[in-house]
Amino acid sequence: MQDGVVVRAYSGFYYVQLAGREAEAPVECTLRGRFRQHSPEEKIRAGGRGAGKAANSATLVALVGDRVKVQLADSTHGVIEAIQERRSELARPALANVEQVVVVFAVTSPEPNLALVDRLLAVVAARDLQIILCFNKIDLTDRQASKTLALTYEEAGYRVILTSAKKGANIGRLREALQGRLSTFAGPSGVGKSALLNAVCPGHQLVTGEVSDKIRRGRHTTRYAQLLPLEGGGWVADTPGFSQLELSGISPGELSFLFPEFEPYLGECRFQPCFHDQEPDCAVKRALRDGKINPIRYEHYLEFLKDLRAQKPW
Ligand SMILES: Nc1nc2c(ncn2[C@@H]2O[C@H](COP(=O)(O)OP(=O)(O)O)[C@@H](O)[C@H]2O)c(=O)[nH]1
Ligand SMILES: [Mg+2]
Ligand SMILES: [Zn+2]
Repeated sequence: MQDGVVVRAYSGFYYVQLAGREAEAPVECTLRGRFRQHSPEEKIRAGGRGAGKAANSATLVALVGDRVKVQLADSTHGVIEAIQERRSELARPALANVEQVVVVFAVTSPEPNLALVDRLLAVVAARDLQIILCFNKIDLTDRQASKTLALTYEEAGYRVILTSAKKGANIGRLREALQGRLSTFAGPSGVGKSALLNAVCPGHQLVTGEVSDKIRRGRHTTRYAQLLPLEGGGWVADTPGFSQLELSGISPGELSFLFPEFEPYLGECRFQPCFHDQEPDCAVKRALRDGKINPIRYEHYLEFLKDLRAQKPW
């Protein structure tokens, strides 16, 4: 048996990159019959055979990103015999084992919606994924404006990279941050996610621009993802983007833990739990008054809190 990673899935076939054979093309695989069964007793049997969490999930299929064991039939074909337990699972497009999300916005064109930036950062943190915040298109604005934006988020505790996919600025830093992990890009359309992916993985020229994304969606009704290998190890998922990441599944009490700059103060509020809005003797609000927390970030925190409280049940 060979270890590998599913890098593409297409109409019942799974393309597996075998470990130690990175220079070769992925092997075309089918799934061992038992994974495809949908009857309850088959589900139990598949789980009982130690196939792990994956075999118990509703669909019983392999996902792009899955770590699998393959029985080779010949040098280019095989059968997936086992799927390893998933570390994470994202939907639409389905992607297993993502460890890190590159949250991408443009410094301008389109102007970054900072409420959306903060929302996306919270959502990614809620899923316990590592975050890189990337502000792209720095070639379109003056240096100082980009630096100010980066500083706001660095002070809040994020790892920020200012890039220009067009001019190739800081692509090396981004590539370094992707090393050895399975990462995916998230952010609104038009900010340069595809352009950054092209810059990071040359030789995998992908289409950029809104039109091409639409064509892709039209051609493949089920939006798909594929993994691109990084030189020196690691994977980047090429997806049509996770614009669908919503606040769902986050409770109002959890929200303050998703703002890293609040963290030092959370234990010091008089009331526990404290939502850091109306309560007296709130350490977060004290830090805000002392200039240790960015007022815009705090404003966005309050907006989310309001949304989460309106969104029942949690
Ligand atoms: N000036 C400039 N334009 C960029 C940059 N990165 C991407 N673009 C352009 O922005 C548009 C959207 O890029 P794309 O990669 O398709 O964005 P996506 O929707 O996030 O995947 C395209 O016209 C790109 O050529 C950049 O760093 N600077
Ligand atoms: Mg794109
Ligand atoms: Zn408080």
